[in-house]
Amino acid sequence: MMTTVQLKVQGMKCGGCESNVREAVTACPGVTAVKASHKEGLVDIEYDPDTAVLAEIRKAIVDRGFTVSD
Ligand SMILES: [Cu+2]
Repeated sequence: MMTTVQLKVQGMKCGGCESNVREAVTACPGVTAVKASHKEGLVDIEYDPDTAVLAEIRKAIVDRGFTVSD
């Protein structure tokens, strides 16, 4: 069963940033879908909670230079 989470991500300014975030999150094990909006500053993630670790997903975004506020 999949879980969804919505993260507030600061620092995305264009479609390139969205792609950057999408790429980082998609590379995390257990992630099945990612939607990023730089206009809203939101990233919607669908993942398998048995496989994915939310802290690692957040870290993947931060490692690309963005700020995850929640
Ligand atoms: Cu950008």
